[in-house]
Amino acid sequence: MIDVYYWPTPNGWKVTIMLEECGLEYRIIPVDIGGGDQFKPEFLRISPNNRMPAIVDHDPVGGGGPLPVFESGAILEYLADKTGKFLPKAPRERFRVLQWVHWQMANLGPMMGNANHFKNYAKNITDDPKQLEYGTRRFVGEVDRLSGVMDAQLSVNAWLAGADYSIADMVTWPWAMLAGRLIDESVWTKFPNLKRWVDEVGQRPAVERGRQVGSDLGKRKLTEDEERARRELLFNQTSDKVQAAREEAARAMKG
Ligand SMILES: N[C@@H](CCC(=O)N[C@@H](CS)C(=O)NCC(=O)O)C(=O)O
Repeated sequence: MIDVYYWPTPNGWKVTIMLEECGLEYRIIPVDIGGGDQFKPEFLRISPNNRMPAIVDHDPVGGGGPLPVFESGAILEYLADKTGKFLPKAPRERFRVLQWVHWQMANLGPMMGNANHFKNYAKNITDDPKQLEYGTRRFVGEVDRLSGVMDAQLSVNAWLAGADYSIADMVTWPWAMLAGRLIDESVWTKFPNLKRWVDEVGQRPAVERGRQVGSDLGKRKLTEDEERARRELLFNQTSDKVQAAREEAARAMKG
């Protein structure tokens, strides 16, 4: 059994999509990131960066006690090695996939996260139009550039890392399919190869199932005060607020 520390966001969907694709059994443990679950010491022991997703495999590769893994890219690589699926073993083919996994983790995910922040959340935090405008231009511009990178790659390859569907597609799709919302819908005519791939990945039954996991979580209507408290928690993080819990978690997990 694999415990999945999860909230229904693009980074969370990557893991549920992979678990569904592999037909692995799993149990969802909700991490309400607006309510502060990510700062609880028991979660920091699994995920020291106070971000979900994370997993604990109770029957880990290589034996031994329960194995925690954080960072969605590492989680998908781990699950691929566990099952022998969606990541080739031969070095040339393996790194063809892994370079795109790392590309997503270092580029598309963070840039789309920041574009989303400036487009949708920052207006509740600052009313200085200059700050909003610069941040939006910078990160939406990066999302446009990265969409072009994917489009070129997909103009000559069926899937992101080549001829086979892989964990590179699974880590990238949950963000890429939001490009229309973050730029505007013209993105799909500008990047037709990206559109073709977004549609094809989205039609896979395991992807549909993974995307639906926990869709009811966080649906409760919040009061204005609750909204404000959640924003403060998510967008005003400093290291000193949580340092003691972090250090305690690091001591407990010392490898
Ligand atoms: N690089 C990380 C990013 C994870 C991440 O940013 N998770 C967000 C939700 S999508 C989170 O847990 N946020 C909690 C917070 O900001 O405190 C991964 O892919 O696993």
